Amino acid sequence: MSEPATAVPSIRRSRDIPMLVERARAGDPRAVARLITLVESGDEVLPQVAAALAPYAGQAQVVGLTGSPGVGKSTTTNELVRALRARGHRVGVLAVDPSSPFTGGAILGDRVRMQDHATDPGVYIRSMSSRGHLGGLSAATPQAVRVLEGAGCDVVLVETVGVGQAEVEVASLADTTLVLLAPGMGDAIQAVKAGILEIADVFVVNKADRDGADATVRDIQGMIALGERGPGEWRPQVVRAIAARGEGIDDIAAAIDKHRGWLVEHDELRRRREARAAAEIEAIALGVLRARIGSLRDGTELPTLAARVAEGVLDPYAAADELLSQLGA
Ligand SMILES: Nc1nc2c(ncn2[C@@H]2O[C@H](COP(=O)(O)OP(=O)(O)OP(=O)(O)O)[C@@H](O)[C@H]2O)c(=O)[nH]1
Ligand SMILES: [Mg+2]
Repeated sequence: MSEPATAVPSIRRSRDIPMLVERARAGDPRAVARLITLVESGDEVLPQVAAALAPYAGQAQVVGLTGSPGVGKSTTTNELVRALRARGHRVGVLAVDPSSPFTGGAILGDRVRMQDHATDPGVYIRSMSSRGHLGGLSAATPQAVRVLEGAGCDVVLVETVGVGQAEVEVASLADTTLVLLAPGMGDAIQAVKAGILEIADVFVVNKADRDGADATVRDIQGMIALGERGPGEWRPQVVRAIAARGEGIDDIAAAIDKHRGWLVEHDELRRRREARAAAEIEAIALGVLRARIGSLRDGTELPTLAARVAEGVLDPYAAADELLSQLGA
């Protein structure tokens, strides 16, 4: 009995999608916020949202900022937004928290630190968590980027917290990835351990007003020097900043521009974006498969196969094959 009750509003909502996208295109911040909420929660209308946004893909430059908690990502993002606005760009900001299913305290801090732009109609700022999304943040983030591209953003800044695998995944979705370090946090060593060195296009040694900034710059330059690079390959830049005072922001912007130029010159922009699309497709497909397998678990198929494997009538590989054939994949 409950089925029609849920089906009716969902049809009505899917009809609303083109209008919602049109309003986002026209710069209505509430429409943008609504679309990102749909993306974040893995709403069932997502395929329609994605279809409506497809024509606007690839219009924004995507810059990722990652690094340990408290290193100054939000402060730097806030200052970069200011610099980009001064150049006349429309800017989107996604503050992504891969570790928490909830929007927690850190995100509240982000809001406060990015308050400067709260009333600027040329800036969209949004926090995201992975709750509910089938493919997790690696699927949700690029779709949220598309929403911001659709809304006419020229640049999208994606802030991710921490140093770990999830951050590497999210950061690798960007055209250009900034890794922020701070003096005396052992960050340089951690970065190497977590595979951050491989994803960094630009290192920002922030909090350069503190002792040990020179040592951190030296450490990271030493590590970059150790890496093997072919001719024409990008050599990560190292920039110092005191984001809290707005110092070094022009140097960061210049390093981003330089990397952008290199990406275009070496056809790397296309390659990265195709890799991003491939990861996105894979994440969505895996999410669908996981959901279908989950539905088989509740049905008769998996329990029946499981009983046969437990009895020794069937081996688990043959059973898995049979399960997959039930998916119609
Ligand atoms: N001394 C000093 N403090 C800074 C600098 N940049 C940022 N901070 C301070 O460092 C603290 C954390 O800054 P955030 O920008 O919130 O850092 P974050 O990396 O976004 O933090 P999370 O999102 O919680 O991971 C704040 O109190 C900032 O004011 C800097 O250049 N020098
Ligand atoms: Mg932050």
